[in-house]
Amino acid sequence: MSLSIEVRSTQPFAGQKPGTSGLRKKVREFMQPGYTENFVQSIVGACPRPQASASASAPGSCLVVGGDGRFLCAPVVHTIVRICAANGIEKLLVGQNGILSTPAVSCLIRAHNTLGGIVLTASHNPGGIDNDFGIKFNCANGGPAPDQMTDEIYNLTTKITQYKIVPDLVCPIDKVGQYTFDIQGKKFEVEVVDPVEGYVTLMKSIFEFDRIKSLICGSPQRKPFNVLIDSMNGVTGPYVKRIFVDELGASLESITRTVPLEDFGGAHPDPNLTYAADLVNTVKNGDYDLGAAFDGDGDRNMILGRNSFFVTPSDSLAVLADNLNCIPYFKNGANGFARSMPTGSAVDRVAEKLKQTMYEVPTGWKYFGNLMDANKLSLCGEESFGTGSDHIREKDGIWACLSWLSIIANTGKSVEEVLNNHWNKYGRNYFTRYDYEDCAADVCNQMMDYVEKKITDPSFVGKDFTFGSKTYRVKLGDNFSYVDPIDKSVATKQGLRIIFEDGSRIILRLSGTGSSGATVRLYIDSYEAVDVTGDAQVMLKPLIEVALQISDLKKYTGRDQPTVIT
Ligand code: VG1
Ligand code: CO
Repeated sequence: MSLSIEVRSTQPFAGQKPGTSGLRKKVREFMQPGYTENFVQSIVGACPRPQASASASAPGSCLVVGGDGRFLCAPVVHTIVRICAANGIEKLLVGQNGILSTPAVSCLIRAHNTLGGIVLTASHNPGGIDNDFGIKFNCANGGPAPDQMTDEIYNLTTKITQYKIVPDLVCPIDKVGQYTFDIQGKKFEVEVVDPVEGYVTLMKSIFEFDRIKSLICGSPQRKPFNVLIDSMNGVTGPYVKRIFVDELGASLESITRTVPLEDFGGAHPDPNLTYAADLVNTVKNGDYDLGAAFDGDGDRNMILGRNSFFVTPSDSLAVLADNLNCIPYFKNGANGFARSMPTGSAVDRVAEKLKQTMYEVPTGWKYFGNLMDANKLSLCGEESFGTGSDHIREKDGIWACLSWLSIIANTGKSVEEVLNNHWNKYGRNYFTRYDYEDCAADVCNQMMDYVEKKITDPSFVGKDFTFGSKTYRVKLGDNFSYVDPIDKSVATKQGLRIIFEDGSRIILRLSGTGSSGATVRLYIDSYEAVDVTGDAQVMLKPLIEVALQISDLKKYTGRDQPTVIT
């Protein structure tokens, strides 16, 4: 039976502007008639097509589609299938039941050489009808669309007058298989794939599973290494079950919250000390050697040692950089390291020692992709619980956990010992981030203008700020801008930076991923060569006070305390 294409009139919705990671809004906004259709039509319109895919070997126009299983994922997968069918896309690879972790989407795009993929997630933000949803486009390299493309998508959303759809197309996305449809005489294909398979194959090519297995299960030389892995009811559940239990021999008691739920069971699936407090408490009070949690879409990770010893993401990146030899994927060494600008600069010291080029990019994983594609970058991370490598073009939570297990299996040291050794070798960058969520947007913008003016005034350089016995002298104040070393594109206004003579840094920026109001992020990074075992909040107190003083944050936001401290 031939299915027909319908052309429907529509009109632009205000504010369909993709942020740091695609379009993120409240679920109900996506439920407005035409809203999701408009955005998907605009993605398809901005998506670069191959000139001709006549030859059988040409990649054709194939896209990967999947999401983290949150409320609205499944119906939106159907909408995407119908709109793609109507717009001449030849094939879709869809995760069974619409499930694919963000790293798995990146992996599939690369493995199947597709034009890109559409990821349905609001990442670490809560799900359910009253919470968040999101749509993100990833390009042929597997990474989030660069600014030029998200600008183009946005541009189309402001002008859209119609979208095309095949309303009668029904694809059984709950069953793995190959489905072919006739769309007004043209063939359209949907392949529903097991969400886990391709990703597991990739992980097996990167790590020595046998070695990690004997760590977890124990050996005559060593007692079993107890892990507790928390999927926070997000998408990683099926991946964790397969990898940690079926492949690596962990017990079912070693994994928790592994069923993806539409509302994450009410959890806020953000793996940090506040929102993953259950894991923190269980690991603290139990016999566990390592705890790990992942966010809703599986790209973020938090690593804890015995007694819930906390590894900051900035330290985690530095430790991985210093121990890449424990991971077979890096047997030929690395091609450079990178971190986002606000990320603590611990990794910079490792790069210097190992003579690796170090890149500093704006917040958001999209900025790492070009460097990786040009073979200039192997390992990178963000302070926001993101770590990854050039095995894909997204950060990767499970990969980060397997990397830590590889280091432990190879060195025989505990998480805490690995960290202590690292600090003794390099000194320590104390790091903390204060988030002030859901503030009024206009006052936050006023505050950013005020601070920018203040810190970019030439008289600011050389100023002293004192709190208690500590005095910091300003070396530089600016609004960070970045020139991509590969395509020379420029990203301006990426966050206010104050750098002091001793290398300490204060960074202030507004979040680009929130779905309501504004979130202020304040990042503090300070280096100590010798005093490496202090409490970060105590050690950083003087610099935090200086930051609050310079920014007048309390006055502008009316907040005495941050919502989240990491
Ligand atoms: C936040 C983080 C950033 C991360 C982004 C997406 O952005 O700070 O480091 O890349 O989320 O993470 P913002 O603009 O809110 O600070 V996720 O796990 O959405 O893909
Ligand atoms: Co995420």
